[in-house]
Amino acid sequence: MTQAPRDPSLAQADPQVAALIRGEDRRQRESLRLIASENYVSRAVLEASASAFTNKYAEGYPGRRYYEGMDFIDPLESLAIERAKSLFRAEHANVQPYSGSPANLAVLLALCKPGATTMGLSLPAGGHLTHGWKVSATGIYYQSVQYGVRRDDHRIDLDQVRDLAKEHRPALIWCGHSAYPRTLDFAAFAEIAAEVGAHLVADIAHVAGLVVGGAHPSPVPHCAAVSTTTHKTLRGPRGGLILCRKEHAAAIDKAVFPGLQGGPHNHTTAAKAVAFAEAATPEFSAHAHQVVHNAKALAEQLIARGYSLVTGGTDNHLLLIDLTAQGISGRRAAIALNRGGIELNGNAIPFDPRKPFDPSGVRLGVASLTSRGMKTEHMEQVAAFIDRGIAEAAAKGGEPDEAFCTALRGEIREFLAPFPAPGLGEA
Ligand code: DSN
Repeated sequence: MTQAPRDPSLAQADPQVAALIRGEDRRQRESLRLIASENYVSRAVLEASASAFTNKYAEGYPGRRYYEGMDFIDPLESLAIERAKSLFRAEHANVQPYSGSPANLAVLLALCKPGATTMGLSLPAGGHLTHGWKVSATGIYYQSVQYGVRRDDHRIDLDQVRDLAKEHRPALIWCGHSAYPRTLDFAAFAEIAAEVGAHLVADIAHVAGLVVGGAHPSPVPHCAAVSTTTHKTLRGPRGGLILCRKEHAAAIDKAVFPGLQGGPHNHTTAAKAVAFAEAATPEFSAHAHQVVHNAKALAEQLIARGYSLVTGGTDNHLLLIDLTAQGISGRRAAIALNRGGIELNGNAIPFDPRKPFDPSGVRLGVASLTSRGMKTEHMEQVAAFIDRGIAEAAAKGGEPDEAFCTALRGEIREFLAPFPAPGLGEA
């Protein structure tokens, strides 16, 4: 009788989970991935994420831990910190935040007293939940004042930011977004923050990869602290990062641990270190600029097909389409497109008359497609796929025919075949 292996592979030990992973790999290879906050990490990043570092506790910081056995963890975390500091030209880096939301909570814990007044871009105007939106801890435990965008051009209204700052005297002002397609004027925000004695904090989760690649201005010289996720345009593992001025280093570190988190996820730290090294290369810088070129090309193609884009275009990796004229809601469009192999998400547009769960717009980004090697000339076909999907969905009351979806998925699979997905390789 053959004995079962003592430490079987995943496929042997848990065929059910193994099959789900294979399915997800395939889905990611074969669909047009346009969710603006997603990307493909390299095989090196994936390998580091799956390392034995996952087995280890390491509460504390390099040289000051509550556990033994730090022979490799301390050098690893120090390496990740040094790489992050050098990449972003920051005075201090904390690489332990589990993701963007905990990073933002840690920043608040470090820089504000409980209940302090903060200001951030409102969610419907393109801001993030953790910038003080009312259902978030950042809006429940802090007095949050929200600024918006102008009604006419949907751009951030810095006059309103200044007026609100003078009226409410916030301790902290957030700049950053999860659905705003334009460059942020960090220097102007810094001026306003200085006028009212507030800390300026930039959350660059969406554009971090563009920032380090030189395709978007850096907030680091202007801000007390900068938070980011590491998995969007930065193309690292799912995780968070806080950069700050030296004067705030001790407070930030104390807020992350023991203020908010326990042991750092060392396997993620390893993958962050790998991603930071990748992002420091000339190839990554070229990639970051290509992301912006591709987004602008896709914007032009969509406008040429009659779509209305919030702010009329983009300066970064993302686009927001207002689907009011197409007669379909963002949610229905996103669900229908997903059936045809196109992944994006329904998203509120500024001053949206519809509810957040079923908004008027869709948000899309081109980081993933650019990571697969697409260039501006490929955006015409991408726009054509989106347009066909939306037209069919709108014509069929949000329920495109199954035959249409199957055909579209097949065409997309063929279109994507020459562009191998990093980390996943060929089918
Ligand atoms: N959920 C992320 C996004 O899609 O932008 C932000 O946290």
